[in-house]
Amino acid sequence: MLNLQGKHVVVAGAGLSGVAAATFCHRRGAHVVLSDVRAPAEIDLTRLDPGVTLDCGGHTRSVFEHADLVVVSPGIPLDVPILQQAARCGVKIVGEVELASWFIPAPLIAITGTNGKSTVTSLIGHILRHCGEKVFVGGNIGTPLIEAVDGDYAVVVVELSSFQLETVERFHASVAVMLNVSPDHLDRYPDMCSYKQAKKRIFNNQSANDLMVLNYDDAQVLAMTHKSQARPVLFSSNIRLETGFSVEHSERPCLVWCGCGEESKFDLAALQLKGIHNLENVMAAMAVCAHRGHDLNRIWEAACAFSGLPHRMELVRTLRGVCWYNDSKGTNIGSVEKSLCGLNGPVTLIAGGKDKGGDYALLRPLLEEKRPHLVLLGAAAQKMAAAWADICPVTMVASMEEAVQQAHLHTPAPGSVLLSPGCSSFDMFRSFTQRGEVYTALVMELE
Ligand code: UMA
Ligand code: ADP
Repeated sequence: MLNLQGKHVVVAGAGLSGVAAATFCHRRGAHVVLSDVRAPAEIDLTRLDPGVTLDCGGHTRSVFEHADLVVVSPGIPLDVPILQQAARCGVKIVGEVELASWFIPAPLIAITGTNGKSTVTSLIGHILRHCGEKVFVGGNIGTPLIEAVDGDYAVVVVELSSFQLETVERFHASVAVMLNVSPDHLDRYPDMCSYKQAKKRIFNNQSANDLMVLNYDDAQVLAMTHKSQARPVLFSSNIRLETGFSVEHSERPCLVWCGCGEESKFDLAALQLKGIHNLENVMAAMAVCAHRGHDLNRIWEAACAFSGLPHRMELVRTLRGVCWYNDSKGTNIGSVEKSLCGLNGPVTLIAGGKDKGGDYALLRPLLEEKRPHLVLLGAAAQKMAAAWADICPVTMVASMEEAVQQAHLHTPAPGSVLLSPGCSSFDMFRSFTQRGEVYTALVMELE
């Protein structure tokens, strides 16, 4: 449906994605209704085109049933009754990412995986800009993809969540990156299989001319690609690959590219990003940018200048020998594992938030090794305590303020305090960003 002129479009969800999609469709001549379960007073409509009609405080069935097209926001599961009913009436339902992809002429570089998406997406953007490309960076990272449509970009880099991938059909990534897969969002999916089915759709419509960048160390990632025609480029932090990117864990550790009978080495001491997981992120980004035809040395130079994103293992301050880290974006057990793994010496882990249905027992082997003091808060605190209290000392708290005070009390120097909640933030905060900001402010106030 490339011509939206005169079409009746309903956009479900008036968040970032919905407001951008509604505005886009209206400017293309459609009659647009923006529908949300929340009341208008609760919604930020400042960026909405004034010609869009509102259907707020609930979704009106007749509005959906008579639409030519429903554009659904990623946060709304496809099995909600209003969408099921519209589908039964034969109404076409797409996501904002799919819609945007119909109108973007530039090649799409798509990044998914359970963890590392935002880091890799912004790192690719950073490197490509350094190499002189006009690049759009968006998607799940925060700027809706549809905002790329009229921008005349040479290349578009898009972070994709499983929610967004559920609704792609014709979306075609000329480069698809799959970083890793571990349990997440099991409050939305009935099981891991459904979560992986959604993720796998990133490879849909790829042909032999396209590229997929894959984590060789993750068997679940490799298993997803067995039917794909696209050319694989692999990276591994565990073993030395004959062709691909690897880490050489020698006296002077370096990152190695091997291919076409050539070898290039890059000294890891120059990199600002820390931790094995970030080496994986860097290798994935380098593979993408090299495929764009840029020189590896120039790419490395840019990667070394990248200091990471806020709320991901961000060092807030060092206070009397104790390092305070903000890893508020650590919203599943896989990410907590990577962050905790990187810390040596006594550590206090502040965790908890809105439970996403994951299995906290998966962290037990690492907890047995590291023996952190646990400070638990939020809706998931009891479930976490039940899974871990026989291994580590636990302090239950009711607020972030109390969490910071207790961590201050229990962490000897030299040591670390790590906020890596393993949960989403929505039980106590608006977003992971707000949670990280509150934590940072409290840490900065400590005497
Ligand atoms: N709503 C309804 N009906 C429902 C359920 C919700 O109307 O049945 C409404 C809510 O009242 C709300 C709106 O839908 O007003 C929210 O839509 P949304 O949750 O899709 O949020 P957006 O603000 O549009 O943001 C979305 C992504 N959010 C989610 O996937 C949950 C953002 O990712 C993304 O940055 C943005 O589009 C731009 O692309 C956030 C996220 O948390 C960061 N993503 C998850 C993650 O990273 O783990 C997947
Ligand atoms: P995402 O966008 O997928 O949530 P981010 O780049 O925002 O990923 O990083 C979120 C958290 O995930 C980080 O704080 C870190 O703990 C962890 N992480 C980052 N990269 C990786 C990776 N490649 N593998 C595993 N965990 C990672």
